[in-house]
Amino acid sequence: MIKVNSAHFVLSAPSIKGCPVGDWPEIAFAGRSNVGKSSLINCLLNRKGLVRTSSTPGRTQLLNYFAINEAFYFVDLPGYGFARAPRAVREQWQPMVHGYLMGRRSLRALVWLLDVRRDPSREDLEFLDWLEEQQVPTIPVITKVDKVSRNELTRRVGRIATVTGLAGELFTPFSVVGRRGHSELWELISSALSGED
Ligand SMILES: Nc1nc2c(ncn2[C@@H]2O[C@H](COP(=O)(O)OP(=O)(O)OP(=O)(O)O)[C@@H](O)[C@H]2O)c(=O)[nH]1
Ligand SMILES: [Mg+2]
Repeated sequence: MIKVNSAHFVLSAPSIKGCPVGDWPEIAFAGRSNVGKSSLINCLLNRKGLVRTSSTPGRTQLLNYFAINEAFYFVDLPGYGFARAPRAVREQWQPMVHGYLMGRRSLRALVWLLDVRRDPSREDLEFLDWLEEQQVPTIPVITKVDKVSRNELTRRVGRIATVTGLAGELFTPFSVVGRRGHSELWELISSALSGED
């Protein structure tokens, strides 16, 4: 289990060219806009306002780097699927994120987030297909599970598993409320960082 001794914002990069140099391993976080990426990162780091969260989706449009323990990075990726985002912003998402995920050698895993209350969208499924095709090591997480009852959660995980074609056990249920899934997710992140399967 990793203890977070320090966590700070490093930089925001518009593309892989602006990413930090050096050889720290990194974990990226992606999912549709408003799925809870920034909240999840803050929760993992026990830092309330480190990563900006918003009720206005589509705000994060850069690759946002956070240094943890002066040893590795978390990268908050821009969300996709925000229909009301300007066209230019939507069109730049794919080259930015695909370019980053394909080209970033220090990337150890991508944490992929789905909202418990929503069926995976066409964009979610296209992204998952692409991740599988590119063999990006992916850690699937279901967010905001405090929003549903325990029975509903079982049903929703089953539904999401069916739609994505992934086994239900692969998903880590997560919530900032009560920090549910916190240690399970850190476990998966730690092994990705240390290069275990
Ligand atoms: N109830 C509940 N609400 C959550 C949880 N996680 C995030 N939220 C809320 O969901 C909204 C979006 O959260 P963000 O963390 O900003 O989502 P994001 O994926 O970073 O959004 P973008 O950066 O805009 O793509 C905010 O209003 C959060 O307070 C959770 O576990 N439970
Ligand atoms: Mg965000």
